[in-house]
This record gives sequence, C-alpha cells and structure tokens, in this order.
Amino acid sequence: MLDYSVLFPVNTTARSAVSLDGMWKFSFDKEGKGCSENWMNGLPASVQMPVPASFSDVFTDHESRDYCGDFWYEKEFFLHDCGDRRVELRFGSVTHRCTVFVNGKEICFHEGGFLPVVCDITDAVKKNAVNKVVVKANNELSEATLPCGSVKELMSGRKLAAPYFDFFNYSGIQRSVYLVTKPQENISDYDTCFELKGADADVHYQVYTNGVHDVHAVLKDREGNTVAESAGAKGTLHVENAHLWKVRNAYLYTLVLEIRDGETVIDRYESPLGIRTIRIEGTKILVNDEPVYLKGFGKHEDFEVIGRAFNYGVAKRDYECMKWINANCFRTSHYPYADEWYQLADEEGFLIIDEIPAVGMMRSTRNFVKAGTGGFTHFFETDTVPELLKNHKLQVEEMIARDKNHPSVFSFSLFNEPETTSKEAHDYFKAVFDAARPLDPQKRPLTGAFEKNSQPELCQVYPLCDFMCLNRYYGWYISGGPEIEDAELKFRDEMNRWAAKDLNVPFVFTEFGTDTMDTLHKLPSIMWSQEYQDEYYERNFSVFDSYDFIQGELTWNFADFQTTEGIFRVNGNKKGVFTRNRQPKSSAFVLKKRWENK
Ligand code: CKU
Repeated sequence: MLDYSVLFPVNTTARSAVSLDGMWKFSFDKEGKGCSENWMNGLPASVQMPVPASFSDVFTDHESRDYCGDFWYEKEFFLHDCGDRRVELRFGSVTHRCTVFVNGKEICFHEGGFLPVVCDITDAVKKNAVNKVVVKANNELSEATLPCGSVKELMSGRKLAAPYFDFFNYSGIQRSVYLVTKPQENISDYDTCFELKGADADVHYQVYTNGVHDVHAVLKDREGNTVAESAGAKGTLHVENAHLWKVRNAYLYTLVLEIRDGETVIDRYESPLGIRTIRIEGTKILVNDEPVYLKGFGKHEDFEVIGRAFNYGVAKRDYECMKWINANCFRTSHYPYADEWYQLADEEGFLIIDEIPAVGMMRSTRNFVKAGTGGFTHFFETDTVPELLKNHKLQVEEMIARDKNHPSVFSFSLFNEPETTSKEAHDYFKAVFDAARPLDPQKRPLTGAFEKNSQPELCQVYPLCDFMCLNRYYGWYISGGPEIEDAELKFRDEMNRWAAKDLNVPFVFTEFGTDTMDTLHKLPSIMWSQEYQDEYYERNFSVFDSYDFIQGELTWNFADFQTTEGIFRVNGNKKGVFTRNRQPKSSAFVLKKRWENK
C-alpha cells in the first residue's frame, strides 16, 4: 500500500483544498547547477510559466521547445492558521520526475510523469505566513524509467529527448496543484465492490484511516436523500431499487465517509459513486451482466499551446465529440490521464481502458515502421530491466490506487506494444501482472496492447491477459495504398490464426487508422487523403464483423497530435478522426453512422 493518499482533493466540513494553479516562476537548468547554487530557496532568474501547462509550446525558440534536462518551478502561497492540521501538496503530475522543496527544505522525490505527487509539508510550513514551494523537475528518458527512450547529445553539446514512442515528450507541471489541509486523523483511502441482487444492490466498502475512531458511511442519491448507511471501516451499504451506472447512461450516487468520535466529525471525505459490475465471460464484455461492444478511440492528452496539460474546455469538447460520434469507450493511451478525465467519464457514462506509461519497450524511435517487419525483437535482456520492472510495478500500484473507484474504469492496460516474443519478455510481464492482480478490489480485467510482431505463433505474453487488445495497421504500415486488397487478405489470415487458438476471450482493436490530411481529397483515393481513411475503415470493419470474438474497436486516434519531428510525421501524427482543434474529418461521419447501430 502507498504511504501517501492519492484521493482527489475535496472541500468538506473537515478538509480544504486550495488550487495553486496560475503563473509560477520557471527556469531551465542547462548546466544542472540549481542544487549547488541553492535554487531550492528561490530561483535567481526566472520567467513566468503557466501551471498547468507543458512548457514546450509556449515558447517561440527551438531550444526551449525541445529542452531536455532539469528545469525548476517556484510559487509562493499564503497558509492561514490551520492549527495542528496536516498540510499537503498534491500535484496531479510532474513530468517525468521531481523533487519538491518547501521553504528550502527537501520534502519528497517522485518518479513518473503521469501520476500524482503527494507530499506532507506540515513540518516545513509557517502558519499565517507566506511560504515558498520550489520544484526541481527533469524530463530525460531512459530504458530504466517509463516511458522508455534515451537522451541524445548533439555535437553542439545540447541534449535532446529520443523517445522510443510516437508522441512529443511534453513536460512540466501539466496538471493542477492543490494545497490541502486535513485532520491529522484522516481517511487515506477506500475501496468499493458491487453485487447486484435483483433490483437491489450491495455496495461493499472498506475505508482506510490512520486512527482508532469509528468510521461511518452514508450513500446519498442524486437528490441528496440518504439511501443507505453503515457503521464500521468495513461494511455493506444495501441499496433498494438501485439506479445502476450504465454505459452512456450514468447514475452517480454520493458516498460520504466520516471518522466520528461520538457526535464529533473528525474527518469527512465525499466522492461520486457509480454502482455497476464488470465481468468477462467467454468472448463477451459484460457491464451489469449485459454485453457491451466497445466503440471509440485511443486518445492523447494533447492540444495546441498547452501541450499535454489538462484543460476543462478541451476535455468538454472531446466528450461532446465522442458523444456526437456515438462512442462509448476510450483508452488512455499511453499513460494515465489527469484525474478530471475519469471524473467526466464517470458523469458521461464512458468506459475507460486505463493505461500505464509502459510504452517504448522496443528500443526504437520508429517501432511503428520497423517492428512490423520483424525488427527489434529484443528488449528485456539488458541490465536496466530490474530497475525498469521496479518502476513499472510501482506505477501500476499508483495507477490502480488512484483510479480504482471510478465506475468508468473497466480495465487496466499494463503495456503498449512491447517486444513480446522472448522468454525474458514473458518473465518480465508475468512479474508485472502478478504484482497487479491483488491490487484491484474489483478484480477488473487486465490487459495490454499488442503490436504486429506479437503474432499468435510468436507472442509469449498474451496468455497473461484477460482479453486481447490488438494494434493493427493492415492497409497503412502493411500493404497500404494500391495494395489495400492484400491488406484485407493478410488481416484475415492473422485473425484466422488467432481464431484457431480458440482463446475464448474478447478481442478489442485498440489501434487501427491512417494518417489523413484534413485538406486532402482525391478520387480515387490515395494514402493520406480523407477518402482513403474512409475506405480503410470500411475494409477493417468488414474484417471485424466476420469474427464473433471481436468485441470492440477503438480507432487510432481520436485527434491529430504532436510527435517528435521526423520524415514520417508532418507536424505530428495525422491519424485523428478529428483534427487537432477538434473538427471532424470525413471518416468521423463514417464512424458516427456505423456506431449509431452497433
Ligand atoms: C501509432 C506499431 C504500431 C504503434 N502504434 C503506437 C502509437 O503510439 C503510434 O502513434 C502506432 C502510429 O504509428 O500512428
């Protein structure tokens, strides 16, 4: 169990959460001299930097945009007299790692750029006074941390990130920061599990606290009426005529948890709660015991100017586009997203495949081209693997702890497109899956996304998965353009070989798509034109519809997104069904029509 609480900050009668978003001081540290020059006490020279935001696209020069190395943030905040309460800072994420200092004192180090950094600063803060938080961050990539990559040094001496993955290495404080005060005796975590009993439902819960006093749980309906109550840190809330959380028809109750000392409320935490079950039975995905076919996208957190930062306006637009197109699911490719994405999915009734940043385990900056031809078949044989595995397991633990209570999360994806054909790969992922299994109280299905090298005869890893996720580009990386009819034959050949394995699990396509320019039309179609994207999808659908065990289609990608520059990318990856500013390409109408009745 984590030794800090990842619960999303809330304001209740017992807790306060104050946003520290806004302009922070910011400085690059090219020479890595910040610590020796005492920057933890304040940055000597700085510019203003918005938080949350990636730093890259707010600048107008190459060197700043592509900066790789250490960089620092600073912010002053006033803390009122809060008595002997516990004071914490919670960063939604700092990419990819950071050390936090408060009033010059080192507080914590956190590895991993897509999960919360939470630290107890009680002993470092002054009450009724101005305090200073300084964050030393770093965005270098390596083969020992997630996501994988390396750092390239130019002849000029400048460092550049060399990602083994296809998205820009956006970095910074990309999610909201909260100053939290809460009682010393507090609720640090809770779990929920659901059992449907005819029209009723049981909500089994467990609350974790750091004290001895009693716990009380109350469930309220949408109107605020109490529908069930229970005393004890562990118990059951019996709900009569339960409103279920359904796909694209969500109902959220409010769970109120309190620590009580007689009549006195010591701590109080509140959170939305959706009652639903998830199960895989044979080749079906069941939500509330009803089969669901997954329709939607692999996404990215990506937008003009703000990079990978969370923004409510962009997220709202994305959900409106996904509703318009009749989608019901997305994958948080290739890293856990900001908390707010899951909160909105809970409200809107979307299913989420929640993915860890285990991407790039193929030692190639262009695995999307080379791996399809059988290259890069080793990765898990090097001496960085034990450290990588340690980081991988820790991040899986942090992700499940953060996201386990969201009704929208129906599965955890523990990798994207690694090398899977060796015994070493099998042993590595066996260790990851074994570590993950006991962590989820709801025992949701575990999976991972497989690329083309992971063929039925070669892949050593698929038996670990509860359902199969395939990323396939028949008609793009394989037999694209004039050869497209062969693409379909090759695709069917592979699917027939999977069918022959008779795995009796659902298969979901978690990537398929074509780069498409929103300005290019051509009759007959040509690769990169909108007409080609439409035809490619139609051909893929005819294959999907031939196999009963295919139970979902998440296209690549929801929207165009930024990548590293290179000869394969024209100002980014253009496989969006929507443009980067969220306007539909013509295939959006093809999908909308198909998904209306699917
Ligand atoms: C996508 C071999 C397929 C890899 N897949 C990963 C994803 O991150 C890329 O953006 C392919 C692509 O090439 O568009």
